Amino acid sequence: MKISKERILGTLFFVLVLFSVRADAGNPVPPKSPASPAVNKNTPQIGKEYASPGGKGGPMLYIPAGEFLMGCNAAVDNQCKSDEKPYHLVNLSAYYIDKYDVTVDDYAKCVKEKQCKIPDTFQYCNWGKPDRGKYPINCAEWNHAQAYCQWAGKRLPTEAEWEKAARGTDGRKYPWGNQAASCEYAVMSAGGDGCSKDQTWPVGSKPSGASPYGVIDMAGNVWNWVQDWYEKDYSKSLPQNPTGPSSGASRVARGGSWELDPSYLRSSARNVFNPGSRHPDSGFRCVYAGPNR
Ligand SMILES: [Ca+2]
Repeated sequence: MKISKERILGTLFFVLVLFSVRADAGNPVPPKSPASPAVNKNTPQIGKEYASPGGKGGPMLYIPAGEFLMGCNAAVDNQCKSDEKPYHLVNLSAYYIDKYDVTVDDYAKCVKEKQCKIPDTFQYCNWGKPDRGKYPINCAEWNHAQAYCQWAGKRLPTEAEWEKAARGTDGRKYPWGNQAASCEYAVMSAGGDGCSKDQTWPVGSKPSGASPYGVIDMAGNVWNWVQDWYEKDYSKSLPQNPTGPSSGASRVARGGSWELDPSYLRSSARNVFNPGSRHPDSGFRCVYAGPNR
């Protein structure tokens, strides 16, 4: 009897899958309460999950201090817009960032404690809809985002902190590298909005789109409000821990969304929003950089 090569490979694959399932079952269960950045006494590790300070919010990831290149990298990106220039070196102190966008369940805890306002609830907004607990909170104003991060003992990321967490230090176009954006990596507009689902997806649905530090959904699903007022020209920006202009009319949001094409999902792309606007594609995440930062 002749056994085909495909058949042998298929059997081998099945055995391997069985084996890996069994191996997983034998592994120790990760601790339920990892150290939070606020109490961590050890040297923080890249890629390791840390609990939010006070347990408010999902896991956080460490972004080490140091320089990164901010703005559009024309060597790998032919869609550079004028407000993404110049491509410039920025030095940041260390911080932790939420691994995922803030979810409806996360936000509900703040609303329950009367420290957060209910966001908008029109079509495509996740608040008040059944079974959306693990979806990103959206339709929230900049002030809502700011209040939530404050309640959680954190703050909104600066625009520079957001960008470093999204693309690391090598000037890549997207969180995952320079490969074209697709529904493999991000919840975006391709084959219809939201990868044909016509809505946001639960946070963390696209792990292959993780940034070099492991941060998920930094491209697509919902825009992330950042702390900075919008300033078109980076050349006025400080080279060390820039915080943007001291006043302005518009706030910045980053990362593109489920309703948009790949050009908006580039890690250097900047969106300008009225801070009081409520969009079904704008959400947020927070950072923690110590009690005084
Ligand atoms: Ca996002």
